[in-house]
Amino acid sequence: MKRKWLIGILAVVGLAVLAQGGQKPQARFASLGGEGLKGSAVLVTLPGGEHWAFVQLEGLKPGSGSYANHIHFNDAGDASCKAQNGNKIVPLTNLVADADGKAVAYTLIPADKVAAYPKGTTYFNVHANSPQAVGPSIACGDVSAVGD
Ligand SMILES: [Cu+2]
Repeated sequence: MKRKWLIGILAVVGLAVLAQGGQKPQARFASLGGEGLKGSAVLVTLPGGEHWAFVQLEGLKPGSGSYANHIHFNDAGDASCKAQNGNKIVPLTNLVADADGKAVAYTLIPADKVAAYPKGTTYFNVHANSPQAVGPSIACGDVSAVGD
């Protein structure tokens, strides 16, 4: 029993130290949806300001190649899938459809590539790969707003 208390106290102290060390690590989530497509995305912001973005999608045509995908945002901070109004992007690693039509990609975005995560709402967008390399949105997921 004493040991549990000790572990609890150490955990609280650890969190306090972490909180004083700067930005707290944060994770944000998005559900991706599109015609015949579903997936999810996770964006983790580390204390140093770098981001990890993980994107998973299924329902693609098997072996249909690679798909551009980005985090979209805008200066107004009101970017959304519905409006498709995120005119600025953070490029992510392409998603490549496997033999089952599934794709997974992860991207490390160095802090100096994203000075600060954009304020307001953002979204993950996966683009069609034909006829042009970066076509219209085929799957999208809104990310929860920063600072809420
Ligand atoms: Cu895009």
